[in-house]
This record gives sequence, structure tokens and C-alpha cells, in this order.
Amino acid sequence: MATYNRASKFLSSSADGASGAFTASSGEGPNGGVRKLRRARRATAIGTAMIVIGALAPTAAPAAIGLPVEGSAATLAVTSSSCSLSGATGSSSTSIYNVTATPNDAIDDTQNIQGRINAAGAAGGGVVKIPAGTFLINGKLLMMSNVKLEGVGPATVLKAGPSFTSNTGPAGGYPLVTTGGADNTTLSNFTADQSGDTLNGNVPGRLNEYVIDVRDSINSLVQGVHTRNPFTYSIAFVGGTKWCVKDSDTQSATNGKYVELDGIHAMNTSVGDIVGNVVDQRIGTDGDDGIAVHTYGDEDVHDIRIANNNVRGGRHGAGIDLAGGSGTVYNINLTGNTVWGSPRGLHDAYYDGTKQIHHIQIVGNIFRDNDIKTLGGAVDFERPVTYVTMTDNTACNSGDYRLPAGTGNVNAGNTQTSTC
Ligand SMILES: [Ca+2]
Repeated sequence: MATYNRASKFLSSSADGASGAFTASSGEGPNGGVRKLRRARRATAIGTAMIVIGALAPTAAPAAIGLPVEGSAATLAVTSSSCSLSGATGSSSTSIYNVTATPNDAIDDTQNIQGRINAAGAAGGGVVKIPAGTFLINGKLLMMSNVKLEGVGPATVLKAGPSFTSNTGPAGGYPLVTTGGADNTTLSNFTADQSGDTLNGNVPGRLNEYVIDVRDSINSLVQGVHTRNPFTYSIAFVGGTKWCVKDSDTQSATNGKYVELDGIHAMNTSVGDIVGNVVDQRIGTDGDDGIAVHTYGDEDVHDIRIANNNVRGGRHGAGIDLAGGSGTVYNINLTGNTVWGSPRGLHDAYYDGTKQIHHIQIVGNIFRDNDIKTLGGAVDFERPVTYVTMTDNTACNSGDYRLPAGTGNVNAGNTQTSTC
């Protein structure tokens, strides 16, 4: 929702009220107990990020904002190729490690799969292949550097088992798979089912780690991953740099069980592509933002390309949400997305501070059949922003565009019709 304080929701019991069953404990936060570790890690990540950004030949930083060197969104390279901003390639290893667990039974498969990941990692990298079938996960799969975890497609299902919530991941949450600081990883061609429809996922730490949890890692690729039945965010990038999620899909389909179910979420991270995905957070009533770019605490989120996605945000959120705070959201490029059937299309939000969002490029997107039919139904910047270029977008049966006047803001060539 537009006005709630997301940080306070993380840090205390439910303030949203949508689900009385939400039982987040005091001290729960999206970064969990590894925040210090992540900060230390990020210091390394920034060095890499600056190298990548430098290649984009940014213009001079806007003096009026007074921030350190930052590229201009207008200079971000946007091409039709996948992962074109980040250049993320994931694992380049080729040695095969076959999972030998038996699918489609009641026997847990976590240790078998984790054993293959560990063996590949210990050898310097490898491809862990999982055949078709449903594999029960009662633990948490932790990636190793230079490893690719690869299924055969949607028919390879990693499914949270009946005791999935009896243990937590390294950051105190409930990931089916977390990179946990490993670099050069690929997650490819499988379904990740958190069983939130049958499990009671309203447990402490629910928002500490996510279904597909890419965390504090460099060069991470997620492709062809299908998430189902989440009780937290579906695919998330937290800290780290140089990452890409493409050709994947998320679905949120529960009713009255959870809040805060975002589809693809990027938090306190940089240099990423979100491209060619199908995000649907509104099959049930519990869904929140479709795609969210989010600062938490005083860290920034920047240099992210969101292109050619099909997005339906859930009842509690927007199609795409730029969520600032004490950190800044900048250099975000949104091109060629279709955002439909959401409360709003694109929305700004400030959850734990007021630092201004800036350098956002919104070009050639389609907003259709979103709930709000008046100002802000398509694009809604409620607070002052600067260097926002919003051009050549189409809105139908989706209200109009709201962009306050501000330094460097451009609002031109956008169309708005009442019918599609
Ligand atoms: Ca099994």
C-alpha cells in the first residue's frame, strides 16, 4: 500500500492488518542477523559495481543532489539482449554432478542435493543436474561459488516438505535456495514451491530470507525459475552486485494467509537486470508488489534495468514499486514492460526515510486495466523526484501519469485512453 511504513512492519508485529495470522516477532527484519556480515561483504561488491558502472560512461553527477559519483539513467545502455546491463553470466563450470535422490516420494532429498552442490563447490565448480520430479526439501539449499543448479524445466520441482519451517537458513529465514555469499552461481530451469498454501509460514524470520534468495553475491544468474506458493518474497536480490533474473515467473495465490508477498525484489543491491519475466502476485488476495526496488536502512539500490516484463501486482502493492528511504533509489531503467491489473502501475514509496528518488527512466511501457482510473493509476510519483524521464508510455483503462515538476524531470509523449 502507498502509505504504510514497511520498516515498522518488519520490525514489529503486523501493522497492515490484512492478516491477523501474521506473527512477525520483534526484531525480525529483512536482513536478519547477518546484517553486519552483509555490510562487510558489500564493501567488496561496491568495487566491482563501480567498474561496471564506469563502462556505461555516465555523465557528470547532478551537482544539485550532491551525491557521490553516480551515473545518469539517461546513459544506461539498453539493448534487446538479456542481462545487458549487468553482464551477469553466473557459473561457467561444465563438470556434471547428477542428483541421485528419488523424486515423488515422502523421503527428504535435501542432503542428496546439498551433497552434490558441496562436491561441485569443493572441486571449484560444476553443474548440479536435477531430473524431473518433485524433490522434498525440509532443509535449506546453500549454493557454493561457481556452481550451477539446473533442472530440466518446470517439471523439476523443489518443494518445501512438511518440516520445512523447523529450521532456518544462514540469515534466519526460509529460503528454498540461497546463494549465501557464493559468487558466480546459476539457478536454472526448475520450480521452487515453498508450500505456503499448506504450511503455516507465519513464523519468526519469515521475511529474513526468500524463496529464491540471492544474497551478498557477485555475478548471479537466475533463469527459467518458477516460484509457487510463497510465504515470503519469491525471487530476491539482497546486497551484492552484478546479477540478472530472466525468463522466470512468480505466482502468489493464497488468500488471507500472508502479507508482504512481493514477486521480484531487489534490496540494497546494484547493477542488475530484471528482464523477460512474468510476475503475477494477484491470483489470490495476499500478493504485494510485483517488482520492487527497495532500500532498507541507509544503503542505496541503483543501476537496475527492468525490461520487457509482464507484471500484475497484488492487492497490497503496485505493479512496480520504487521504495526509497534513508538510502537512495537511482539509475533505474524501466523499458518495454506491461503492467496490468494492479492497484497502480508504477509507484514510489518511502518506508523508512525521505531521501529523494532520482534518475529514473520510464520509456515505452504499457499500463493497462489497473484499478485506479484517475491521476496516478498508471504512474504515481507522490513525492518530489528529480531526473525522471517518462516518455512514450501507453496507459489504457489505467488512469493517468503523475510526475511532479522537478529538476531534470521530463514528461512527454505519453498517451492515456479510457479503453484498451
Ligand atoms: Ca524424495
